[in-house]
Amino acid sequence: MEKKPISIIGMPMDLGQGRRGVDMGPSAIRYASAQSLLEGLGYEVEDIGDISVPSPESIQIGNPKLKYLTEIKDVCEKLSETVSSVVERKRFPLVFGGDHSMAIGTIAGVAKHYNNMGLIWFDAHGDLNTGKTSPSGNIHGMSLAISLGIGDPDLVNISGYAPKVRPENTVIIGARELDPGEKELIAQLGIKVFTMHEIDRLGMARVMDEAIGIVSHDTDGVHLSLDLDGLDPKDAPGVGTPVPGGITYRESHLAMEMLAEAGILTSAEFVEVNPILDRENQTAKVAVALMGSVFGQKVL
Ligand code: NNH
Ligand code: MN
Ligand code: MN
Ligand code: MN
Repeated sequence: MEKKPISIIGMPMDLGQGRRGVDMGPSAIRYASAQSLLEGLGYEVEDIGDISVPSPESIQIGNPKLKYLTEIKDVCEKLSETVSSVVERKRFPLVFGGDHSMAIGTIAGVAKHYNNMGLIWFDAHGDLNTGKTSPSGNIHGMSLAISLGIGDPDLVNISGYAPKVRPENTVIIGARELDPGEKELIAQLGIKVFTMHEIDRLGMARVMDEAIGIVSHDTDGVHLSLDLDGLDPKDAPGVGTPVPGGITYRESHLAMEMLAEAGILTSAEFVEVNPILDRENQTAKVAVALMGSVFGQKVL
């Protein structure tokens, strides 16, 4: 992979989900030495700091079907602008989160620079709910649908265009908990989903070969949105909605190593790290180790 300079952005947001603590994810990831690891791999790295996000205590929850909608829209607009300016400066945006509703902003900021962007959604969940289908009203469970142009118009139209990505350029990897409305949307849009069943059956190497083929076919950029709950909770316990039976530590590294070899990534985010629920910052350390692999770290 070409060593494009990297810009780190923190998104200390926990408004998109139900449990406190994920707003501390960016600090935990920084504390796990993300920047020095990347510098050690030969990259020029700048940290441009955090987007300012209000704390839930200071605002009203609003519509229970789309909790904190107004604030999430506002902070995702800000994140989008920041990410976009990083791309304009010919740098690689690397965003630390924060709950997964932030992907609405990250993707809005990158996708406008590409005619056709591929998207890898690494997650135990589909994040394909809308205000109508969501069991929780938590916007982090809607961010992929919104990026595909489906859901609340205020969120869908962030940064003034929609959709950000197309279903045929999107793959989900690691899914093992999908709500009924999400399953319907997957069938309707024909999104390729590599559930844990396919990962078990085909192995991660074949899954990644196929996934890379899909997201890089006729695209001119690829974003990785990695929700740490895609990993098994034994390896990444510090997440708000752990689901057993997930991707192992090694499988997830292999996935990142294959992305590095393919050289297709143009932006990435590592989300849902919750230090309050973690054990000795293990989940942030895993996130940083995965970044090492995705940026080309090798054993030999
Ligand atoms: N599907 C559930 C919801 O929409 C849970 C989503 N939780 C996540 N997504 N952590 O990645 O509320
Ligand atoms: Mn998610
Ligand atoms: Mn998830
Ligand atoms: Mn295609």
